[in-house]
Amino acid sequence: PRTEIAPGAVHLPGWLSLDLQRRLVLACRDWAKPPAGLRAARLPSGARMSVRTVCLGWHWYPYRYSRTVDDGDGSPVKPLPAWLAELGRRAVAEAYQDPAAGESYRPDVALVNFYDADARMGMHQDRDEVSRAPVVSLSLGDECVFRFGNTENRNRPWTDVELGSGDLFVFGGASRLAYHGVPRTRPGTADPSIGMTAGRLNITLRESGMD
Ligand code: MD5
Ligand code: FE
Repeated sequence: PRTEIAPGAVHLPGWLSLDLQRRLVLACRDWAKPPAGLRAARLPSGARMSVRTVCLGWHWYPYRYSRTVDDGDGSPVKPLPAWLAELGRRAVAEAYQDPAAGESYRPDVALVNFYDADARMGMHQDRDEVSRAPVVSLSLGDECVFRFGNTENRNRPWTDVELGSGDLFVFGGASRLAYHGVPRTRPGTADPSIGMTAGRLNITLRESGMD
């Protein structure tokens, strides 16, 4: 199944096989380890994000990219594996049903978000990338409510979409700069067979447009 919820915003539920989900969960656990491991970013307001993030390729922190963990242990950011970039190309090709769109996609950043039962992500735009290439989002573990908004402001109109483990979402074109957030997860809904008994993981692939 394939649903285009807005121009350029394509949802493919259950896109990842259980086997690939298992492998991604193991990889995320590994990336989460120090140095340059998982951390909760601190916003300019002083508030700590409830979502914890580990970055690959480039380190993101509010609201910049760098090659080192400038708001943490200062270590060089972990590399983005070639196999993960390749998975991103396949995701774009299948979401847009356009092999050429897949071939030209060259993600150089992954942000891996860890949500515990209480974690949320407020409505925001992803504008820290110079490139306007699509963002590829892969969900693992607990289901969540994903709120897809408009490009004007963080308020209504928005559409709430349930995201489950293995779902692929690609945000490109007119949807690349839409406001979006995760108002809640659904604790206890993860399938333990992928190796997660609690929480939600989201892997996003992006082109930074830097270098
Ligand atoms: C998540 N992560 O589920 C989401 C998935 C983030 C973030 O929002 O910034 O780490 S990515 C959702 C996304 C990305 C780019 C554009 C749009 C949605 N969009 O236009 O809706 O942890
Ligand atoms: Fe975002």
